Amino acid sequence: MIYFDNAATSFPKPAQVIDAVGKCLQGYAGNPGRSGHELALEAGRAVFSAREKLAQFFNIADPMQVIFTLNATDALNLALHGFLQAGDRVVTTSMEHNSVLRPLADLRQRGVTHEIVWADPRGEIALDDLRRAISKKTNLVVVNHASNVCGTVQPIREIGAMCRQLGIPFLVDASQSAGQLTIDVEQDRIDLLAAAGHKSLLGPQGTGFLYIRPGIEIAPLRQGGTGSRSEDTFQPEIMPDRYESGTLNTPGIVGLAAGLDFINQETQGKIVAHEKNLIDTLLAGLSEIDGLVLYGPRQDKGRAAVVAFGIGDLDSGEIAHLLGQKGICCRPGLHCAPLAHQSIGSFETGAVRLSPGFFNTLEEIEAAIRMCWQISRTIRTH
Ligand code: ALA
Repeated sequence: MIYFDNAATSFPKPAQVIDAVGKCLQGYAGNPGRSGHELALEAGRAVFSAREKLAQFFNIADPMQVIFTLNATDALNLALHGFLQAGDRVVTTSMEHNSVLRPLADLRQRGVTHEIVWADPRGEIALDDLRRAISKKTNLVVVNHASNVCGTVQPIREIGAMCRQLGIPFLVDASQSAGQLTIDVEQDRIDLLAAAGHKSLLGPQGTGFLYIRPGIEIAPLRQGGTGSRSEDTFQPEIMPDRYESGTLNTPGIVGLAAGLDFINQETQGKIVAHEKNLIDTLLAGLSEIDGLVLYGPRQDKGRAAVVAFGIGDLDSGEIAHLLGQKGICCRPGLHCAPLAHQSIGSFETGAVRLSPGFFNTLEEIEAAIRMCWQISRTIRTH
């Protein structure tokens, strides 16, 4: 089996992630913040250490502003539903995932309007178009950092600077970029950063986080037990308890911290260089195949480790099925991002997405290229 679906979730996880989850479950998975006994304290320390590691990774000054969530969708829902109120106006892009588009559609029914800035066929958003869409009445700008469909990267530093100058909060969906591209909430002027823990941060599924810049008012979506101020009828105001009701996913969070340790030890530079080598080889090989259309940014532009393509007018599901028969795991279809497919012109057939990761090899890339050649030849001889 060749796993090329790291954009859906990274696999395999580093051995130290699996080890850390196991050690937690076997050794100290008490309930963090709920008691003074040794297991609860150790779990609490492990969760805090993970918060610190995330803060350090994204240059977040106060780890208490990092809220653990179930995944990136959960983080985006907290940001959007917690921040926006009737009468508010949002500017966003056509490259967003349904984890942004669907909450915004729901909020529209509650009086929050949004304008979509359309990307070009390479998935790029023009800064000028974004600037034109933003007005004094805009309350929030939401931008997908790296497309889960075709890997196109948006210039968040420039967008962040523009938003800060205009005094408009900036929410970045870093689901596909966190761990792959450098993100610095200070330099990128990010007010709200949502990310998955189980993609390029190499943590287990069921992990994600939202960073909330101090001063940005987000209403909690859940109320409940926090282990703090139990005598209060109302949700405590203290961070991060305000947003973290209920027992946390301690083993998952510990695994996420181990994923960050792995990235820091290997270095992000080495991981990214390996993935870039895989992607460049894949792009070069696929670009020679007759009838194969590649989607995504120009080669001189940065991109996340995602390649999307179609062959002739074959449905992407059919191509994925043929690849799957040869043991290649990929994701076809619309990737929960229908407007991104409309932007790049693949809405009718969907696209086949290959997303290699750090543990893939050049031999595996070559095998995928050979398979795509075979599919292209087969359809031309029929
Ligand atoms: N958002 C994930 C993907 O792109 C699940 O496949």
